[in-house]
Amino acid sequence: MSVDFEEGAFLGLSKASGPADIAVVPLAYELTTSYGTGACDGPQACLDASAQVELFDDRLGKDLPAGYVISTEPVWEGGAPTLRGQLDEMAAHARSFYSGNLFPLFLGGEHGILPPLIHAARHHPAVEGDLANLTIVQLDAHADLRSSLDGEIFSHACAASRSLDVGAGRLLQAGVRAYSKEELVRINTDNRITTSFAKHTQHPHSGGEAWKAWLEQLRSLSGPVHFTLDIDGLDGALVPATGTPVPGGLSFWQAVETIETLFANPKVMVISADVNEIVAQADGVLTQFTAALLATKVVASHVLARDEGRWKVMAADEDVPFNAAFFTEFDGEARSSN
Ligand SMILES: [Mn+2]
Repeated sequence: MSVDFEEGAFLGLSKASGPADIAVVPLAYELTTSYGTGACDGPQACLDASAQVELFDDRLGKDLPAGYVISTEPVWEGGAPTLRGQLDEMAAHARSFYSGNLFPLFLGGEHGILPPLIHAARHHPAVEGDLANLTIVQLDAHADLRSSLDGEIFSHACAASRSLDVGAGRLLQAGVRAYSKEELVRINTDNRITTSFAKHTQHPHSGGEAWKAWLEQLRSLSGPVHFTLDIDGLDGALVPATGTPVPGGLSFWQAVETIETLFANPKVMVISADVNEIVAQADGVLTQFTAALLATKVVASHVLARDEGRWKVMAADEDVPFNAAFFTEFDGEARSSN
């Protein structure tokens, strides 16, 4: 199948006819970024950079799109005047991609996109209407487990804690090396959370053992999974333009191995993924190109899982009610998304 080049589309793939098998969904969202800014333009910068990524994936052994329809959706921009209104709009937008017949890859935008994605993921048929069935696998420099930052409970610094409050059953994190005492207490006391700290996995002598333990955790997972990749989980040298680059992070190959290992688990169905905190680097393209390479690895790993029967088209679950004002009404207490 020959595919024409289209500027600004994921991998430069022009829109093929027929319904999408994989949707790349850019979310231009940036309301709570605390340090660097520019996450709003990141998704389009990643799409532009993806035109330079090789279509051939060595593990897949084929060129993308490998017989599938990959659609690049229009860039989503919130219109609501309030942050919570925008989260509700984003959840409604994301919900349309959880119909069970396609795989969505969301491009952010600040990490604050995660709670609305998780709220929407409740509608994926594999989740069976209960987010307690869903595991989030997160690569990130930060634990994102604060209860609030600067008085905002939906800050990007609270992306993981709010996603658990929304109802996600389990959280696995790696790359974490910047966190508060409050976050460490939550890691140590909330049995839904398992964190692999970078000081252990990146240790020059004993890091190999800690990294193998992380991969074992991925291999022991089962059920539906959402994969969230904050690109600052990578070493800051690889992503200098992200909002808060941090040294001492994961190597590129560790991110690749995490993705390949997760999608290769026969007991796991990865229902969606996001790559976030992408910022258009002004003095080069390394940040957005690194993000584009890993986004492509996610898509190639999904295609391989699909070809090998670890991902199946499912019928939409029409019975799950959707609260379209969930974030506007959120009371800040831990609660399910019923
Ligand atoms: Mn984050």
